[in-house]
Amino acid sequence: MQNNQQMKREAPNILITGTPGVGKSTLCQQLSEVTGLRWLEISKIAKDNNCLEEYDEVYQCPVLDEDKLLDGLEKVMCQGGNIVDYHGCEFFPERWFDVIFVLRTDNTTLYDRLVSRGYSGKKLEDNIDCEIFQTILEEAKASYKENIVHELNSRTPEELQANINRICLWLQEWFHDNQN
Ligand code: DAT
Repeated sequence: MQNNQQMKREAPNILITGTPGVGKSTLCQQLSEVTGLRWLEISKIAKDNNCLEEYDEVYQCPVLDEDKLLDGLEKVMCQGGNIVDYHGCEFFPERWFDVIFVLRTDNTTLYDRLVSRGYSGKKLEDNIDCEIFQTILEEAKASYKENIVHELNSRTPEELQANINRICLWLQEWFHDNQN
């Protein structure tokens, strides 16, 4: 497997992950506008490219055809300059990413956001549990080098702005460190 150094991407690939409702799309959209990096909304890409298999009635969501999705994304990910937005991270190739940001909220905030999105019953409970048990953060730490995994609170508009600033700073450093 190639490491990130060998791949010499012209711009880095950033993964923004976390439980549904933590604010990934909101952050990615703004970050993409500010930086010009490409926002890859994995759920939407999977839907548009027929990478969804049967619907899981228990979890009330479609099952992802991961191999098909990853094959389709390989070329654009090798180019670099992507902000990948998804509520999971373990199935992506580790070599794809230069940095991982895991967004977090408190349970009350997440509950309110998911209820206003129309979630209820088991789907609502499972997502709240996912945040309580830090499932995505643990998944990220288990799947990538811990020193590239960062946790960011995403509860308020002020924190959203602070997160954008922090990621922009990280980007500046990456370009500085990776000049030819
Ligand atoms: P996700 O893409 O993780 O599912 P989202 O970006 O759609 O989440 O955000 C869910 C809702 O929360 C949406 O109504 C916007 C709001 N939101 C997101 N980040 C926020 C923040 N930092 N402060 C306040 N509201 C936020």
